[in-house]
Amino acid sequence: MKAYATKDIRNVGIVGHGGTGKTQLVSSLLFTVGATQRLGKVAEGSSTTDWDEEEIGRKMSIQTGLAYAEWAPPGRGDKVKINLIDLPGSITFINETKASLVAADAALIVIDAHSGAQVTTERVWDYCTEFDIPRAFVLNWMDRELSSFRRSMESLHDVFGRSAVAVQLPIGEEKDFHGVVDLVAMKANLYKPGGDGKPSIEEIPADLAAAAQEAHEKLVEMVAEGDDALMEEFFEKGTLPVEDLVPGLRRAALEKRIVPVLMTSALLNIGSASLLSFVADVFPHPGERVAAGTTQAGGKGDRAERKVDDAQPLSLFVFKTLADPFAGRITYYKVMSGVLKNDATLTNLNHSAPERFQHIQVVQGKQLSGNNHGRDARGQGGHDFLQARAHSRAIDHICDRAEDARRRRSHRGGHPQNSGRGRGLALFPRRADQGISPGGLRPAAYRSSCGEAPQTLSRGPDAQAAEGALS
Ligand SMILES: Nc1nc2c(ncn2[C@@H]2O[C@H](COP(=O)(O)OP(=O)(O)OP(=O)(O)O)[C@@H](O)[C@H]2O)c(=O)[nH]1
Ligand SMILES: [Mg+2]
Repeated sequence: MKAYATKDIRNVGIVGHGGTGKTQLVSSLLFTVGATQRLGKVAEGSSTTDWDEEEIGRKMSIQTGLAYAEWAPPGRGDKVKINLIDLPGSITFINETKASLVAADAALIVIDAHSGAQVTTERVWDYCTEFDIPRAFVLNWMDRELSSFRRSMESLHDVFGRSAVAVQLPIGEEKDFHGVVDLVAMKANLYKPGGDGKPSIEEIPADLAAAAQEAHEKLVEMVAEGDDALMEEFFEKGTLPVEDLVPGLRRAALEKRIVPVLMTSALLNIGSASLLSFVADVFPHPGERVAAGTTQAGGKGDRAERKVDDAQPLSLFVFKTLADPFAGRITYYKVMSGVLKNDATLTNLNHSAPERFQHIQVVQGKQLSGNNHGRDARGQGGHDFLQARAHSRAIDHICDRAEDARRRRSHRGGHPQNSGRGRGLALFPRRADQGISPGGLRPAAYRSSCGEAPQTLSRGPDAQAAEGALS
């Protein structure tokens, strides 16, 4: 796989109440970009990110699912790599959601267009605020009976205030939902239900023209508000041209003055391309974060800070580890600065110990594939998400957030809920930094294209004990 420059990477957490369609949405996005040959479905156990046997059986996400979509929005030559972090919505697994959301630079908060904002919607909103990441709402299930754009917007306004602003309008309702009006470009994007997720771009239907104009003006007003130069232009011209509206929307979203609202039917693959282009055009790249930092080991409390930049020395942030009796420790991490080379020996700040990083691979659900940089000296940079098999303990943390995640994870180990009685928490019986062992419960095949035979993870003794506790 191509090494992407930092400006062409988006790290996006997919969060929301349970059952709002997050995992289905990720599968639709992957099918739309051609990463999968057919549209994976949660209901059929064929989604990309719910690949664990438990997840397939329960038809719900239990832990972090990683995938990536390579997408070039119209009018942009180069592709952008969108790393998708599919996170559980069930309150039982919400600690997992929070611990991995830390690695995202922006979030899509998925809403059921029939129910509006729900309990977990507020919870994940608070996490986004805590981690200071921009966000957008996705009204999903738009094809559902009694789904309503108007009621969903009212619900979002009631709970989150007026910053929720539609950047799209639905075309057709409930079973007839078949596209969106793009309120930035002022065009209709028409989709074929169950199709390839790519729209035909047409003029706005006459019956929607007035509503679209009104919603467009509202959007323009909200974008201009809080930006003096745009406000001046707005007063002068009475509107903003698209070339100013897009960067204006981007700035407003990054400053969290606006939370854009988009809409989809994940199951029918409607709205997918529009959503991907929005993420590429509006969401920030990792380099737009000011700095990454951590408190140095050794108890002195000195803070080490680094710019999120390729030219800086290498630093990584591990946001999840899996352990498997056969495949060894699998480490999900984010490159925060510098360029990582395969077989690099790094220093684990928390343990002041050297770590050898081997078998750097990219993650697509349960598929692990070698990146082009393989074992040669050419490294992978760009603040990307990758996984590696490290022989020793998981490398630790370089920024405050990681430090925070570590503390949260170690809490989990000692929490009474982890005694094995909880439905799913028994899946995480050990401290993360000792190697969480959901791998023990994962019989799924990790395929490696790094020159090794595909591997099947099998159940370890921990898994059997945990399963005993579950039943
Ligand atoms: N009709 C319809 N069904 C949908 C849509 N999106 C998801 N579903 C169905 O809703 C169910 C739940 O979808 P998931 O993608 O697992 O929901 P989730 O938000 O990932 O759920 P958790 O992982 O438990 O938080 C599945 O059966 C999907 O097929 C949609 O837009 N329309
Ligand atoms: Mg899910």
